[in-house]
Amino acid sequence: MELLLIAFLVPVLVGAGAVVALDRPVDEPQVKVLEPPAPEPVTVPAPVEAPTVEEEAVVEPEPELAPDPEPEVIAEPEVELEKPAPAAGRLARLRARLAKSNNVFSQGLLALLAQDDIDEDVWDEIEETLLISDLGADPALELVDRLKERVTVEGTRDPESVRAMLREELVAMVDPAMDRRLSATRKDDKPAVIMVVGVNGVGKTTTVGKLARVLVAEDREVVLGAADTFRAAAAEQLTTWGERVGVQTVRSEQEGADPASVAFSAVETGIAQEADVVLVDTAGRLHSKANLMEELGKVKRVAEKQAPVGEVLLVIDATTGQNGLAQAKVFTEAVNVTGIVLTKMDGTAKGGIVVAIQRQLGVPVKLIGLGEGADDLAPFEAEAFVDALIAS
Ligand SMILES: Nc1nc2c(ncn2[C@@H]2O[C@H](COP(=O)(O)OP(=O)(O)O)[C@@H](O)[C@H]2O)c(=O)[nH]1
Ligand SMILES: [Mg+2]
Repeated sequence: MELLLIAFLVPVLVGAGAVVALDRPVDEPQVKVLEPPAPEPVTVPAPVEAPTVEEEAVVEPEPELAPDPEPEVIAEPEVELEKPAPAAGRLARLRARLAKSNNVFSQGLLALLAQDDIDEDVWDEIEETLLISDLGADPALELVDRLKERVTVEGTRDPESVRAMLREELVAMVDPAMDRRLSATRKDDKPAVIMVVGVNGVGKTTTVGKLARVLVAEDREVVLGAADTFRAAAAEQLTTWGERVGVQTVRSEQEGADPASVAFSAVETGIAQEADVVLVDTAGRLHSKANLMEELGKVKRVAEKQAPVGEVLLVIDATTGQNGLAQAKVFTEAVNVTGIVLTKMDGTAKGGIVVAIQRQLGVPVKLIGLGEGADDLAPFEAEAFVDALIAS
């Protein structure tokens, strides 16, 4: 967000250099703010004040829904393209990042389980630790029961066997049998369509950008649809992601344009170009919840006039824990969610949220975000994930 703001504030700041200088105390470093590489070409006039991700929808006035403008296709740029890292084995590579933030399991829990004499007080502590990890009340209790049983039956308490036991039980809870494959291949001569939804600020646009890179790394043809028309900066942000890897973005120049019509055009473009995948980014805020849900349903329906939407990914910010989960639930009522993307796992010690989400939503976590970097998105794998959780 910060980078984005800088990128699109740069022209403004440069243009108003003198004013900026006068406004600041003399010793405040200004150059630093202006340091990032040359600004991306801005095709949409920047709004006077970009809303921050924290702001709530309700304060925004309802935009006039003018007759659908023809969404514009941005041509592929003649710049040197980045080569995204392949996705295979990413979770293992990014494991340190996850392990560092998940010491609830790796330290607290293992130490408790490795004690010589585990009495009821210790079991209570184990349960509390599991609750802190965001596992959710029922799964925490279940896990404690399973562990109790095994400790009684097996009797061994050396750190290695305790670790192995915990690993087995956690893997079972994360459920390796769930189908976590993304539908991202052409079907019936049409591209796969993936729609990305979720609350404002959770990382939807970033995820679409990162996912486009994963697909490009696999030599797939991708088209992006900027159906977050709530503010121009959102389309700009997506276009920038696309440009870096030579992927086209279909967008509307008009703020507040009908997102469904952008989605429609994006899929239409994908079909015309015989693309493999069309990724549709959406807005996470609107004037009201009901309004947003209605709109998302419409985006999906209208896109499906061109090709079936085979995948709806719900993005959830892991750092918001059970709260975020409650908010996200609403989306499952508006659209048929087929997979979860859990972002910002690099910033939480609450890995249990994976289990809680899958249990409560009945949908598998398919991808996890492990940082703000362009390739910090990994396909979710139950065993690699648990290994990272309990790594020493
Ligand atoms: N640390 C971290 N930050 C992330 C991750 N994914 C997204 N973000 C950041 O979250 C902020 C909001 O992202 P954005 O994609 O604009 O959210 P959107 O409103 O849902 O589209 C940005 O600053 C992103 O860089 C992640 O996996 N880890
Ligand atoms: Mg966005």
